[in-house]
Amino acid sequence: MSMQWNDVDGGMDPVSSADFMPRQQLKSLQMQRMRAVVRHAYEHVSVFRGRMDAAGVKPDDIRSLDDVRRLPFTHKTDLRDHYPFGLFAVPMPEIVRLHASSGTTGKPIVVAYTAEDIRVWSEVMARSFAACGLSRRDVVQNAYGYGLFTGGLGAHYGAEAIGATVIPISGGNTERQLTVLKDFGVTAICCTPSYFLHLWESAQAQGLKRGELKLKVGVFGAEPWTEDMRARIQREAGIRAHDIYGLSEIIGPGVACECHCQCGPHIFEDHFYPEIIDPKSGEPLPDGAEGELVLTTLSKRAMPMIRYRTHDITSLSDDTCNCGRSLRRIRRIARRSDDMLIIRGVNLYPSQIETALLRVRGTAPHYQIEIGRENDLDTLAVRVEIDPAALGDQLADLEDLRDEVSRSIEGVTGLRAQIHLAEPNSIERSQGKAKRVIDRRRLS
Ligand code: DLL
Repeated sequence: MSMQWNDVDGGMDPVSSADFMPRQQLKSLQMQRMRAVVRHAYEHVSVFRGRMDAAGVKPDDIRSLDDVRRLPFTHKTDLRDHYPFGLFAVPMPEIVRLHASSGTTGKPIVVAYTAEDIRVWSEVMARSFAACGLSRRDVVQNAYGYGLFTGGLGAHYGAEAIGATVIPISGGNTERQLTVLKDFGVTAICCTPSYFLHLWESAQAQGLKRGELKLKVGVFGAEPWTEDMRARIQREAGIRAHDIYGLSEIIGPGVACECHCQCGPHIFEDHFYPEIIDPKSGEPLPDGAEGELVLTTLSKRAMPMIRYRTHDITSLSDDTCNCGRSLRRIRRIARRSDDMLIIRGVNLYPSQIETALLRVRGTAPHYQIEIGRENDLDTLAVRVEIDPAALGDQLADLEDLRDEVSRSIEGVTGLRAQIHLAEPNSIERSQGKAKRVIDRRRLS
């Protein structure tokens, strides 16, 4: 789907008709692309062919979108098992770019793009930025990491495609980030929400005032963050914070992005076919039900993905959005099916700790969860930085704060945690995805 350009107050803003396509038309486009991608994968990737043959399903059997459920799932382990190039569906000369994602264990996974895949990626990123209200009049500081990580180059091409001025600063070097933010008249920033928080605190420590900046929009993703975190960022930095979602295996950033209504990222369904399944049984779930997001790429050539299990837990919503986009939305992804910790038999997701902490005045949202084992029992400790500005200087205040944090965590999670109040800036900052959990049970 090509981009069209709308003349808006003298500038040209990109609008894609696919964002507003009637559902019926969208479904027939999906069907047409689904058939093509399934055939392409079957004919060119032995793993897909083998799986489909074993399941007794051929490309011609996919006659309706419901038939997609007959196709076998693809897992992250498939990418690891066929490292580095085993899932590529085109010959190497057609591949113009490789990216890789480190993951948590062992070898990285490698993903590939043809020139047309890069065009599609730029298009969905351009549509993401347009949905956030950005245009050629914006100056975009791109602080996602450039390199093998998809964040940097993905956002870069999309911001260029809308005609914005891009500053390819990459992650890290906070001092320089702040200089650029101020001196280059930056209006939009792209980075992980945790890194933005760090930048903002550093800006305040330097006495930088909101009025000195032109910043109005943040395009934040690559890690889970909560609605409370958004509220805090928007309140303190006076910007609109948008949620952008994506994963390397599917394309990188730009699988889904929020519009100005900020009510969950719209999935670019003309390129990515979403399903929600029960993570245990693999059975499909209806719109509105919470489960694991499964994605099929509808136009990827170099490395198509058929029913890829993302492990990201969300739900799909087809409620009409005020922006008029017909694309369905996913609910903010706060957790993954594989980041659930079991502490003394109780299920715990790291995002629950964030929710609990943000409810307490006097703490900063920089935290780490430490899990250990003593005498065969799990231990849970939460290290959280204090926010001196919100506290008095009495020792008793710290005791009260510790109790309040403990109660808040118990209220949200049902677990008692040992609370360590830490000095401001003492928890290591990440330039990219924050490391929230240290599980010493797995280390030993
Ligand atoms: O993180 C791609 C990306 C870059 C997305 C920049 C957004 C912005 P991976 O490194 O492969 O790719 O990690 C993908 O990160 O399966 C989710 O678990 C998590 N994730 C990504 N975006 C969000 C988000 C990039 N907005 C994995 N909210 C995904 C929650 C997110 N989790």
